[in-house]
Amino acid sequence: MQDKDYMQMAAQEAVKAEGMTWTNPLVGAVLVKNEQVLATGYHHQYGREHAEVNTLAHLSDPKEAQGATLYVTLEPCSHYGKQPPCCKKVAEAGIKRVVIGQVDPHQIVAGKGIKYLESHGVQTEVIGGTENLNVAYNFFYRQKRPFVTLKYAMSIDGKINAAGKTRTLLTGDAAQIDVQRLRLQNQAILIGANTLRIDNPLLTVRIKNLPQPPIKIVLTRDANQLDFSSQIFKTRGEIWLLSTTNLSQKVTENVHCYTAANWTPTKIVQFLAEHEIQSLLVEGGSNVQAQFVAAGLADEIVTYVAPLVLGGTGLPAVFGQPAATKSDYQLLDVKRFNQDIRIRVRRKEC
Ligand code: AOF
Ligand code: ZN
Repeated sequence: MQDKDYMQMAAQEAVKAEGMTWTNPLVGAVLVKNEQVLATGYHHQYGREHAEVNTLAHLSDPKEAQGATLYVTLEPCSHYGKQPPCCKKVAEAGIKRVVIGQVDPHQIVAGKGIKYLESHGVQTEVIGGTENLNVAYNFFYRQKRPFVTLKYAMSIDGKINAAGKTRTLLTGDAAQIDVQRLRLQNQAILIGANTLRIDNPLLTVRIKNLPQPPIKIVLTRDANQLDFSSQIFKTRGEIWLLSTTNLSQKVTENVHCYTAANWTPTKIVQFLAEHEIQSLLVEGGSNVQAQFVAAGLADEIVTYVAPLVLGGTGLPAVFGQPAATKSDYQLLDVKRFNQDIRIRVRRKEC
C-alpha cells in the first residue's frame, strides 16, 4: 500500500460522518506502522473529538503510536476550540510522520498545525487528494460565502412539471435516494413560496438520523401569506423564512422570520455567510434557480433527467430571468440511476 492508498482509507473514514459535522469539516485518519494499520478513526459530530484523537483512542496501548505514520485527510488543528489542538496530541504520542490530505483553509489553523509538528520533530507531507471531502468548507473559508448547489429534475424536453401548477414526479426511487444524499451534504436547503405551495415538500433527510437536519429556508414576499399547514412546518429542525414583511404571529419554536427590502441571491448568500452557513442547496423553483444563475451564484448544478417527454406548456428548468452573468461550467460527472441520469456541472472558477 502506498501513501495515497492509506489516504483513501482515511477519506473513507471521514465520509462516515456526512451531514453530522457542520460547520466543522469531515476528517478521517489512519495510523500505520510497519505496513500494518494500527487504528482508524474520524470526526463523528460537531463539537466532539477530532479524527486524530479518536484514532489514537482505538489503540490498545498508547505506546504503539511511537514511530508510526499518521494519515489524516486535513491538517491537524493547532488551536483550542471545542477540542484541544490535535497537533500537540500527535506530537506527544510519538508519531514520527504525518501525511496530510490538505492544509486547513480555516484561518485559525491554516498551516500552523504543520508548523507546530515540524518544530516538534514530526515530519509532515501534504499529498493532496482529499479536497473533495469538504468542497463547501473549503469554498466557505476561501470565498467567504456558502457554496451554492442548484438541483432539479427534468424531462427529456427540459420541463420540470407537466402543466405549470401541479407537482409531477419525474424520477425513480434510486434518483430520489441520491437527492437525499445531496440534502445530507448541505447545511441549508432553499425553496421559493411557489414550490412550497405547489409541491408541499418535506425537505427532510430520511436516510440518516441527523442531530441537526439541514435548515429549511423559504423565500417569500410575505411570510404571513404562507400556508402553515404545509408539511414542512411539521418537520424537525430550523425553518427560516426570508420575507419582506415580518410575521404578525408566532408559528412554532423552530420557525424564524428574517426581513429585508429585497432578498436577492446576493443578499441571501451574504446573510447566510453571516450565519456561518457553508453550503446551500436550492431545490426550486424554476424562477428562484434562474435568479441564482443570473447572479452568477450557482456554483454547482445537479440535473436529473428522466426518460419522458412532457411537451405542451410544462415549466422549463431554470426559467424566467435574464442571464445577467455568463458562468462557465465544467462537467464533473454523469451517472445513471436505473432509468434516470444525473449530470453534475461546476463553475470553472470554483
Ligand atoms: C482536526 N481534526 O477531526 C477536525 C478539525 O471547535 P473545534 O475544537 O472542534 O475545532 C473546529 C476546527 O478544527 C474546524 O474549524 C477545523 O479548522 C478543525 N477541524 N481538525 O485536526 C478534525 N474536525
Ligand atoms: Zn483537531
